[in-house]
Amino acid sequence: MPRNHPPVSIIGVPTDVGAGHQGARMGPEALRIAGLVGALQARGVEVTDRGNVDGPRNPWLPPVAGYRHLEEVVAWNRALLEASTAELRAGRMPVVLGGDHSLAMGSIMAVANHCRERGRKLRVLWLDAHSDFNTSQVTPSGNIHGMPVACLCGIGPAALTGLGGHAPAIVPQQVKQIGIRSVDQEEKRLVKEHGLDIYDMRYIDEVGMKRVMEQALAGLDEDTHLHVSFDVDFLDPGIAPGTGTTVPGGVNYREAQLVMEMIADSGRMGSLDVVEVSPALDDRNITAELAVDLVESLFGKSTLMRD
Ligand code: 6HN
Ligand code: MN
Ligand code: MN
Ligand code: MN
Repeated sequence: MPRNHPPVSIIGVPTDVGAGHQGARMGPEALRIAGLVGALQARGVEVTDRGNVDGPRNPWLPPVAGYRHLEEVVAWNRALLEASTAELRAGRMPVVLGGDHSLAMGSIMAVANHCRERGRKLRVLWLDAHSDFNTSQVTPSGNIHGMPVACLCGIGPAALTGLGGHAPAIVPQQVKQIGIRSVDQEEKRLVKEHGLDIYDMRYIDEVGMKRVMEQALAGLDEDTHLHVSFDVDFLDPGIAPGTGTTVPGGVNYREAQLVMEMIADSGRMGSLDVVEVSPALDDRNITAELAVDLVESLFGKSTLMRD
């Protein structure tokens, strides 16, 4: 089925200030080298690569009051918020290349504002091994890439929760998390308290990815904007070793393709993050190549004979 996609703008966010490993700042180039732009053009999508947004270098300092590099994370997110907002206003689909997952704050705040202005509903699909719902009080690391979902839901420092001008940017009920298998002890308490909808690996094993995706995508209508935030540690480390926080027992190749194809079939994806690709930890760029393969599926490339 050919689909009409809005024109895409690629935005690179070459930073790892939110992470506990250095290397994700090379992610945007790795995804470009893996052929992202050409792959989308081959799908008939009009693509413009806007290059990278700019921000502070990684000072590589220990956490202060439960946050590592808070000021730098704010600066990168402010830059992305601006860049992404401009693309959405121009009727284009932002495809954001990370960089560490803290950038989802700027990315999703831009989308949330856009939806609010237009009276549209927003749903966020969070594909990840982690819930990213820590706070400064409970974080085991101080790494802010473990906190973006909490900050988006208004739980976190005002410098982050209020960045988009409207806190909270979203409510937990708008988020569906898939692939989860590593949630810190106190973080678990928080996600339960806030009613986050989590499809963890145990649930995926028990009911199967098809039913999981039917549930995660249920209720989308033509007024819904779907934002996909794809942390490559969602995937099993056996197929995606190039990332800083691998967790065994992840989503396999076929399951990942099904996830992407079902999102494409929904026809609702309006924005996308591809984050945490860390070439310094990868094996001949296979993680970036797999991510590009999966993005092609998100844009409608299918292994089916029926289209
Ligand atoms: N990510 N829960 C751990 C932490 O340090 O807060 C890991 C977070 C990983 C974040 O992969 O986007
Ligand atoms: Mn993440
Ligand atoms: Mn993760
Ligand atoms: Mn594919």
